[in-house]
Amino acid sequence: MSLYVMSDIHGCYDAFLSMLEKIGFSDTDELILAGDYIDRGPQSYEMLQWIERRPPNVCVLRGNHEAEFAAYVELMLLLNRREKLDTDFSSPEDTAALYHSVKYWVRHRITPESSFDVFDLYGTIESLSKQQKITLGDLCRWADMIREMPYYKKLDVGGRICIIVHAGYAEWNEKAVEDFESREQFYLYAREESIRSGGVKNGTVVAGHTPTILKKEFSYTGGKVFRRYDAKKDCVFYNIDCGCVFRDILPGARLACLRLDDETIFYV
Ligand SMILES: [Mn+2]
Repeated sequence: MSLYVMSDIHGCYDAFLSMLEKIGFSDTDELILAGDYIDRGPQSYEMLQWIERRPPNVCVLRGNHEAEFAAYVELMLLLNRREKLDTDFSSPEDTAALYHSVKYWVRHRITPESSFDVFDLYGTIESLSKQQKITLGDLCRWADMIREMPYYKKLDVGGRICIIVHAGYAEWNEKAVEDFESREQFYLYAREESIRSGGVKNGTVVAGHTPTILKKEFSYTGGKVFRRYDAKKDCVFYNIDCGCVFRDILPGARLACLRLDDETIFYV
């Protein structure tokens, strides 16, 4: 039995299936997915459905794209109530109409101030509504599923502590919070801070979030898994987001999978 980690699939469902095949993923293995299943790529719907029906040996963590999806659904529900729209939760037409009203209100900021930074930035909910005819009931079910996703998972791998998280993990201290509102924000959004102020003593942190194919980023490697060892903390930091969703536009971009048992890396 082996323990695998993948991250940042971003609607690349076919690549995800190819990877499961490549690693020969079976019932006796375990898989941890470190968030960002949706947005940017073409198959967010397939990913949501797969996650919903996932086998029990798969653990799904929350990414910032899932958190933003759930926040948008919450805003839809709030405005549905506020405007007394009486949306039928099982009607795709009603759901599309509500979506368009919310989009209009968001654009004109006729929403509560706390929701000013809530957008369906990649048009995922819009395209689910248009192409898959999903309903508000579907959206609520997925938002509930997202709210159940933990922010990180802590494991013991060969006697060392191992944290899997979407973006960064910090053992809490003031320096780590500096630029973040909360520790949850750090888990979801940290980039170079995940090395600078994050990490874990005598252990390993495995994260994604910052594609290693983007030249301007701290973890640029040309699309390979990024690994750095911090001797002071005795901490290994992995960034396994190799920019799968950019495969058609950036040579070298790919999906990575890390086998934790022996730190073997697979690519598709
Ligand atoms: Mn992310």
